[in-house]
Amino acid sequence: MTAMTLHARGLIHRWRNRLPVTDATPEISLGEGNTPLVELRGPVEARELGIRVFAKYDGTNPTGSFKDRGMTMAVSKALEAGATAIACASTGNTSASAAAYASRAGVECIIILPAGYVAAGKIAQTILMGAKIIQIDGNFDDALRLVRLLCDESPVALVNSVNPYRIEGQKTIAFEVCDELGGAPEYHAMPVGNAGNITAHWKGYTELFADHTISSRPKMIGFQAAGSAPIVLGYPVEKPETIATAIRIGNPASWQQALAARDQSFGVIQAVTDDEILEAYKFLAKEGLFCEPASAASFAGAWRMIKEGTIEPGSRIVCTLTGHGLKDPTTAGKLASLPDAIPATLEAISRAAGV
Ligand code: AN7
Repeated sequence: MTAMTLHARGLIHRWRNRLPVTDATPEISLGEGNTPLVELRGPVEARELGIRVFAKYDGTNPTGSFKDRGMTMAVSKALEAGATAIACASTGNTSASAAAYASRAGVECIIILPAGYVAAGKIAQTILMGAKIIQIDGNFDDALRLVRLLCDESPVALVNSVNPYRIEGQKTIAFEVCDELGGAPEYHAMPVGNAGNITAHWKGYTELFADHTISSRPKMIGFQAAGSAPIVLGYPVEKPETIATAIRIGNPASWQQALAARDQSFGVIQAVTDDEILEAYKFLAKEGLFCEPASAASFAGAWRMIKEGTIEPGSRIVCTLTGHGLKDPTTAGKLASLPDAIPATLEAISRAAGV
């Protein structure tokens, strides 16, 4: 079945020859991918060592997160296979992305959310884009277990990152980074939740390495929130907790693939505390990059490794900023306070401005 393809140039268009698509695959796109790679001014500890730190700002994707990279592929392939409905469990970003691409494709979208733990922006998006939302008294791990059962028993296509097409789409982040840097960086840092994205990053680099497009691969350095760090601990976390709700995941589906990416790349997967995440979040904002707390885990971990002296001088580190800061206005609001209003006069504003 070939669906009508509406114009939008996204990552399937750009990387068609590196993706499992054919002429029969409809391109369900919102113009995702091709996100900014921004070199940071700091931190000072990196500058002193000649370490260059880059942010891959994937929060600029159409729904505000990296999930769009995987969703354009997953929904296009689901439509190609004749699906009329898709479903996912989500900590919020997958749901917003699934809802958007389902709307674009004209298929139904069913979302299972952990009640009380999804950031406000993500819920608003998902509702307005027309998805059917089911909230459960349980966490993401419960939601994922249940939606897998639901999809096993029905013709609904599962679009969580256990869907291999999600990984295929998300691997394109490595293509973009290498294209722009003219080769691979020495390190690539990312937050780790369900562990699909670290898997995808590594797959992308590995494919480029295999066909000699790049001559080396980066070390994958992944970071979990300390209260939700099953891979670091080596066992599932029953009651995961963190301010970074996007990665509040206690039993990642791609656990083994994450270990493989870590070990094959000679990388690490470590925990960062909520305090470190928030410090990184504020630091990035002052670099002009507003990301959500989970995204700041990548930079938080990289920054700590730089301070510890474990990153070689002269290295380039890319930190994936997975989601936009506007996704979670509640956390942002708690850290920022607005001054009281003053009279609307030049005198008053001059005094307030200090000029
Ligand atoms: C901003 O939306 O799991 O390790 O259901 O939203 O590939 O899971 C989100 C995950 C990092 C972790 N940063 O990526 C979901 C969901 C942000 C995220 C991750 C997520 P994975």
